[in-house]
Amino acid sequence: MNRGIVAIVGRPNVGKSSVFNRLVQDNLAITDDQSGITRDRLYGKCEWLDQKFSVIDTGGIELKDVPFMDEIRAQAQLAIDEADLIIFVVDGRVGITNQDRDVMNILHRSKKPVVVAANKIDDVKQESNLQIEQLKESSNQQISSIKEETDSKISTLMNNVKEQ
Ligand SMILES: Nc1nc2c(ncn2[C@@H]2O[C@H](COP(=O)(O)OP(=O)(O)OP(=O)(O)O)[C@@H](O)[C@H]2O)c(=O)[nH]1
Ligand SMILES: [Mg+2]
Repeated sequence: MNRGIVAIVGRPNVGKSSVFNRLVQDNLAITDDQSGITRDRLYGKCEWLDQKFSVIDTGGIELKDVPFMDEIRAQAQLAIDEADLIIFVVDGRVGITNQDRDVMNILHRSKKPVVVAANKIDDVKQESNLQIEQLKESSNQQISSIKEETDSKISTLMNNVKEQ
């Protein structure tokens, strides 16, 4: 994929904005312990080796009927529609939740290529290997385990993005 648009999507608080900041090499996006921090789409530019991407950070998708959720979901859907590829961020420590499956169903409907990024794995032992392997089998998607600021993991992720 060259000069494409990459949208970063997932349920709330999994670290989408942290991944976005890492890719654009700037603290453009606000990150916080609380859920629901990102609401609108946020655009940035990422240069990885010889390739340039536009990257879109999105708000965390929840299907629950809670205030602002319709708007956040609509914003994320616009980013999904616009993107050539989706980075689907999950929390690698907790594995795949029902909310992750809801988001994955939305991504399946988009028929766009998806690269799954298992974030927050600061220590390899934290990885919920079993569930993430199951996701891989059920979706045939590529998995990259990443921790923010770990270059080798980000490299693996971006190589998966480039291969699409
Ligand atoms: N330990 C650890 N914490 C992380 C990692 N990545 C992000 N975090 C923390 O997780 C919290 C949520 O990160 P965000 O990047 O704001 O998550 P988000 O998915 O953008 O959240 P919303 O916009 O609210 O949906 C913050 O406190 C981050 O510092 C990681 O790799 N390891
Ligand atoms: Mg965010």
